[in-house]
Amino acid sequence: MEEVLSQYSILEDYKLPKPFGDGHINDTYLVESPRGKYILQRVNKNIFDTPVLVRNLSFLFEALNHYENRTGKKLTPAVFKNNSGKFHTPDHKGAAWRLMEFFPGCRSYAISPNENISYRGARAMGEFQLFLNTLPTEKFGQTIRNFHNTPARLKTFLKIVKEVPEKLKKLAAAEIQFAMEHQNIANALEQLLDTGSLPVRVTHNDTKLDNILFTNDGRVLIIDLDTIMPGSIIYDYGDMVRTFTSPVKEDEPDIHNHLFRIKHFLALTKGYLEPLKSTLTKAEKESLLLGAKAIIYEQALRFLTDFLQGNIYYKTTYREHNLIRTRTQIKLLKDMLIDENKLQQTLLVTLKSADK
Ligand code: GN1
Ligand code: MG
Repeated sequence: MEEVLSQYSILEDYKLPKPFGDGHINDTYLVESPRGKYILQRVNKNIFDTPVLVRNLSFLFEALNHYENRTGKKLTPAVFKNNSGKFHTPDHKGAAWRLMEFFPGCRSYAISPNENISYRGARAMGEFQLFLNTLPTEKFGQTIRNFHNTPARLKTFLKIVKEVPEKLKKLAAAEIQFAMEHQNIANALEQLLDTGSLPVRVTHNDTKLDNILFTNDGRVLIIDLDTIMPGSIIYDYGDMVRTFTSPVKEDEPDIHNHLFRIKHFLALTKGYLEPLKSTLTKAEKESLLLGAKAIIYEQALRFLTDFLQGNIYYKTTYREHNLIRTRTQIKLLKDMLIDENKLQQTLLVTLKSADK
């Protein structure tokens, strides 16, 4: 870490960095120097294609700087260049680090505390998407291959299920069965993608609620930009539905506490669609709910696959951690499916009123 910190003159005489936040993938620290407090982050090189990520983000950060200078509107925390004028600093192991602005007193939420937060968070994501819409997709490579490719996630899961010992499979029998029985969600999505009717846009791809910062001076900022790459907004909408609607954490073990809060569904839908209403295509609007179902199903598959593979991807603190996370996703999806028609109706009404 020292070799990296020495690349930033603003960090002269820094104090020992402290671990910060709850991300599942990267390592994040708070670092303090006489000039102020900063966020330091090491990108997980086992998960991201680092050269692609560094290229994507150099382009993105320059574009963000232009946008913010032009409009006076801040969308994300600033990223500081190192002494060589670069946004990322490599260490001797090939991992990329970066230094970012810290907002004292800012908050992020694992659980949405009220509808206003759901509305404001989703609205900020919609405004961020308006900015992303101005960027050329060809400037962005895939930092993780097939990241939101639900059919590919399903294929991997089906392959792993065949390979793991029966004993392990027994622990997850109900979850495996659920995944098997709901393959139609991935298939519906595959058919839709095959028609080519969904526009490929530069999208965020990790829009969970705790990737949104609420500053104490009332700004709402988007973080965790490593998965920004070509994709579909239906997944971005879907991951907000997944993470804003549950009243408990993704790894809450008491499954009965996982409920689908329709009020938050309404609030986030309104917030996201207000800025985006005139830019979404008909196909996108009609597929929003499928996006939500697909991402929850995909997330269940990803946690379950990781459990079966011995927890090699997500950070875990106990052996069944990923299995518990799988269960919460399944419960959420089940709740959503019960109300599916009502949700679709609600979406149509929200879209209509957003059109006015
Ligand atoms: C990871 O990095 P973080 O914690 O914001 C993951 C997301 C999952 C999420 C589940 C690069 O997000 O895709 O939806 O965990 N990010 C990556 O909580 O895999
Ligand atoms: Mg995060």
